[in-house]
Amino acid sequence: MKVVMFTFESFYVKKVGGLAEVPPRLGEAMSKRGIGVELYTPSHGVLDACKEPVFSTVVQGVKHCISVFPGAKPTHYVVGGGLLDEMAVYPPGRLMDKALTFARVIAEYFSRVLAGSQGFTVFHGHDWHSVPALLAVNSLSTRFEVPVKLVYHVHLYSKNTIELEGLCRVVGLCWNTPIRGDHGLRDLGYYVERSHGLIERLAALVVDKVITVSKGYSKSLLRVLGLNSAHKLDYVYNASPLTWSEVKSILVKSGVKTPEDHGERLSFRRSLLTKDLSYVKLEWQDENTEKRVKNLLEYYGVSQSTPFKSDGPLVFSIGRLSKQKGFDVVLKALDKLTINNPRLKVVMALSPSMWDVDAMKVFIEAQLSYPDNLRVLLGMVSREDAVKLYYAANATLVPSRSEPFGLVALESMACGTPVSASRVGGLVDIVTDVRKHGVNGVGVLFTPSDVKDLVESTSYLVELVESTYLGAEEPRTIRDSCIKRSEEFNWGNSAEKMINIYSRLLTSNLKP
Ligand code: NHF
Repeated sequence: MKVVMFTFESFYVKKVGGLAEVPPRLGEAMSKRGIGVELYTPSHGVLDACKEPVFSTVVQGVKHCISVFPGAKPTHYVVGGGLLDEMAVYPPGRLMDKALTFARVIAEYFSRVLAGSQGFTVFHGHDWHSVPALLAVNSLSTRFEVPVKLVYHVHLYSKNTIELEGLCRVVGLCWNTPIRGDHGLRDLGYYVERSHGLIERLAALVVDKVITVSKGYSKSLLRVLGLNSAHKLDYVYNASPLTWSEVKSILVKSGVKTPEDHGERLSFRRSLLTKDLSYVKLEWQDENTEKRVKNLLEYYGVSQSTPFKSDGPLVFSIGRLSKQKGFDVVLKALDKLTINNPRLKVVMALSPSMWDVDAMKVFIEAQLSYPDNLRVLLGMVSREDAVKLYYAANATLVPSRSEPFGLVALESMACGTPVSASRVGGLVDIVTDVRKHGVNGVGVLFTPSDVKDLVESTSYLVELVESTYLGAEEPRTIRDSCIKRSEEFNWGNSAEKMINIYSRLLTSNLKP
């Protein structure tokens, strides 16, 4: 069995959010278990795919190429040229064209590879940007009568629509192209109509299996994808991108002698908040985003990583600056949170795209209104800095409106820091509430967008952890529970479940 994965994000090439972690790490864990895995992403301008190409073709007058991304695991290819070299991973307005161009180059490449292939190949596409490529492979496998299985992996449901005109013009998949799906071999137009043009519904109709990232999220997907049978949908958990041993080695390198020691953790927090915050380095998705962030900070006369004047209990939040993540709800809660505890510090590391100017203004203005309590870091922090912030925090706040999985919760737990999270999607699977599970719990859960519940739950957790520093024994055990639970979500377990799903697909129906 060979597995070919399509994804728009891989941390080797470019990271926007949690998606970048999953295909390469899941792929690597599967290849360690003897499965041949290849990963394909656009180049996003990170390297010139036409320098040493393994394949090249001309699409709409522009040269496009595929080349190997050096040093990555599993085998990693980048597809470049034209729009695929655009630095913004998800450029609004041009994103569908980027996905279609990716599909076109993939289709040309695999029309050669598939024609001579032997044995089953599983094509595994991550998120809707890979759907045109999956459709192209679906059509090729029918044309060449080669056995393939198609898997579609939903990390975030988008509700996007497919443009049949674009699919026909760019990829050559038109109304009457034969496509294999739940209702047999039909015109593509038939399946597009059945899916009401919704790209994820279309994918669900024409692949062999739909996978998502948590049990919690799979329940809501079943409904929105319009799947008749729950059998077609399964979930494979993401895993923690961090482990406690990795966390320890990062901390030891930055001067923490015994990371397990609660006293050391407290003094680490104190120096981070009152001094070292200014050393946190930020990176941006591209130069345009960097320019916009810097211009805004200059306009407001703000330095985002100015240390606080004093120490205090720390709440940390991290993620993409998007409505889905619910960080605006934290701003609404700030008044009440700081009335409950005037010493409270909130640090938010929010990664914007260049189009998020209005949202960035809101957060910068909030920092100006709460100089003793809030710091907003607009950009991406390094893995090392993220570990330091998680480690120093009393709690990590994850206020998402919806969350397919919630990798940040696991990252925080791997650092021994409990989580205050909204009761949605994968967070429900990950976070066991200490108010119910006692010291076996790893955080608290609150109703999404409910400011009162967020404040009560978060303040409770912050105080509980603070009592650790006053000598309370019980909450210390919660830190161990966090580390233990984060380790239950590991890539080995996920790879094994994934391989099982593939094997069942291959044996269930040996017809192409
Ligand atoms: O962790 C990777 C990520 C998830 O919940 C996250 C999300 C997008 O929103 O699966 O994808």
